[in-house]
Amino acid sequence: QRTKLTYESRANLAKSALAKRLFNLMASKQTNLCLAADLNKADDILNVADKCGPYICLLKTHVDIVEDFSEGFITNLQSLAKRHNFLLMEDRKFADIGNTVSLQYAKGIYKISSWADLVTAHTLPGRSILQGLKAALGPDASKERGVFLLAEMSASGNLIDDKYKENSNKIATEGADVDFVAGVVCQSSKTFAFPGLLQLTPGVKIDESVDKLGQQYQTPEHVVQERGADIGVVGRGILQATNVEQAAQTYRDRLWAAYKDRVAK
Ligand code: 6AU
Repeated sequence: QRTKLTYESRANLAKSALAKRLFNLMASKQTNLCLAADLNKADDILNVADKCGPYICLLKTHVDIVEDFSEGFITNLQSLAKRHNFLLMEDRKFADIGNTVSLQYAKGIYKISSWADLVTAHTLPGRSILQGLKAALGPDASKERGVFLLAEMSASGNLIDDKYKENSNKIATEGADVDFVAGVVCQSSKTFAFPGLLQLTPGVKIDESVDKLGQQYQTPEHVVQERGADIGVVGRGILQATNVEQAAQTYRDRLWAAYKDRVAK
């Protein structure tokens, strides 16, 4: 069972170089926390990245909500990622035909493929989503990049059914492009079994169960032990805390303890 294995041992099973890197980073830094840095000002993102950097394995952005985006922002974010040893994920949720996602990934203002170690993508268009994203990269660059495929969502009333999950799982685990898939964004360990992929699970908050716009939350212990999350994504649980750094530490401690418990049992 995938959830019983340690991150170190799963690193050796990963087909994606990025998944391997992330598993090893999590094991050595002892963190399975991803910060969703959903803020609108570049300096605010850099500030939380610096404060929370020591506690996270991944910093997740929605770069299209940044009001004062610049190349300098990316350079600064990359140096924080290097200093604190975390990876960058742009949560772009690509969902178009191959040719369009290829352009969206590499071109425009954000040039996502030039800086984001990882991106998210919907499986809705089928396998061509992976081919399209890969096409934007040079021949060797796909080894330094990875994709998390969405197979489930945390929003109440979302339209994803069991058939869609099953087919998403196939895209993530079968075919020529699986070396590009680092993991799956989902809410349950039942969604996929392959231990070389990472389960990224958003909707984590300690003291609330919903927001006003359909988001559904679970505790760190619940997502790791009952739902099989390998990485817990926390946004507002940290960003809206009075002490952001302390909140990041608390979420890290609880998510990591839950993982240690899970593999020990
Ligand atoms: O902790 P929150 O609710 O403030 O933030 C959750 C973050 C947001 C969402 O865009 C993202 O997680 N998310 C995703 C991802 C990561 O792809 C999928 C999903 O089903 N639900 C969800 O909230 O940045």
